[in-house]
Amino acid sequence: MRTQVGIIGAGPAGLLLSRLLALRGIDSVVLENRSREHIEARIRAGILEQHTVDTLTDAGLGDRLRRQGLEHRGIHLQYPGTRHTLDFPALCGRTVWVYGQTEVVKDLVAAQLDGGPPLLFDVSDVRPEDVDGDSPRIRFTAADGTPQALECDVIAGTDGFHGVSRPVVTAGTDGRRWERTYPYAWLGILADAAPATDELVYAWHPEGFALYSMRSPSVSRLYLQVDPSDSIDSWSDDRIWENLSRRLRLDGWDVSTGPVTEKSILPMRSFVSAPMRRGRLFLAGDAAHIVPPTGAKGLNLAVADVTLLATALTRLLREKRTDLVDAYSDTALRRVWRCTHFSWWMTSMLHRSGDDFDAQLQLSQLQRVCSSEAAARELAENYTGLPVE
Ligand code: FAS
Ligand code: PHB
Repeated sequence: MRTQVGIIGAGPAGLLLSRLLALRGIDSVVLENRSREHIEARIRAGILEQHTVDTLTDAGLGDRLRRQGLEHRGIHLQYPGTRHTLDFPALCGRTVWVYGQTEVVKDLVAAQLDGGPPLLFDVSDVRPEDVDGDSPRIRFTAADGTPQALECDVIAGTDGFHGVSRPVVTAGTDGRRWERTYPYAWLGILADAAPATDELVYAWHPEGFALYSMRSPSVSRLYLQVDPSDSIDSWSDDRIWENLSRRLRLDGWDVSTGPVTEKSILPMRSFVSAPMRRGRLFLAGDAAHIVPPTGAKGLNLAVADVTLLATALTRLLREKRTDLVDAYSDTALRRVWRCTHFSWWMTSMLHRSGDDFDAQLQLSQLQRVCSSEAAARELAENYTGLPVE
């Protein structure tokens, strides 16, 4: 087998990269070690920045998004006795969209299987080789058990935090990694309940953080700060709703409950690995970086990476010019660190550490954001997404 770009991983990063390259006349093959059903059912992100929506629209993937997605003009920040609305268009002229990552992946997979480049599911033993030369290859076992070798000009490692690509990059470079594990986790639920709020509610509470999000006018997505060692088995639906209500309710307003259709506990970490390249192997998305979901950055950062990478690889493979691929890692990492800082800042401001000094600092920060247009604008610009370089 031969292709110009071998792509490891069919998450949002890998699938969108393949689509963007195809639109520029560059062929690729996407290798995924799980099934189509599995990757389309993985419940993850929910917020798309405007540049993500524009990128998907320009790639011919915006129809269902704009029909079923929900454009949101702000968020509510809440602490005891106060719910303050940040008006994004007034603060920074941008909005965000609520459209689940599951739906983004379904749209990308459908486009790929409808005449797009090859997308191979259920592969195994994936191994990038000879990435320091001009003829790298990916060895893997196909779903039918046959060993394969995919000869490439370039390999994209879009295989997420637990993938095989980053270890190959770090083994061959004087790379660095930075990691922070947070002393709390998120318990997330999907519920068949009409959201009781128009905009997302990010709530600081003495008992812990809570987030009121949604997926549609009839499906709510909510999160609770819990201890990382908690087991989901110790959280009955009733206990989850009781805690969500205590942390989110205001006088005369409460959450809307309904059947919980999914619940899970998500650990929280910040992680960055640099560089995002070794020879002809390029990392994008969670393969290179992880942010806590408080800032709604993870998926959007993956999209920004592959937007950059698609342009850089097109320049390399069609014009034989290396300027953009040589600049890719540094350019991508500037945005990675901006999003890493913002996600850390939102997480640190909103999550209880158990320390009362921290609590006073957090409340002061929240009061500042809710009373200062300049402070609110800084949050709004980062949350809605800074322009992609
Ligand atoms: P992904 O991890 O999505 O995709 C990588 C793909 O590579 C997967 O399909 C995997 O099966 C495949 N793969 C892995 N190893 C392979 C191998 N050896 N061979 C072939 N394929 C391989 N972000 C937010 O903004 N908000 C959220 O609320 C949020 N919630 C999250 C919850 C969870 C549980 C997780 C893990 C992440 C969450 N994120 C959230 C972040 C998430 O949305 C990521 O940023 C996004 O999935 C990044 O996309 P990719 O880089 O494509 O990585
Ligand atoms: C979600 O809807 O899943 C969501 C929204 C905002 C976040 C994180 C997750 O910050």
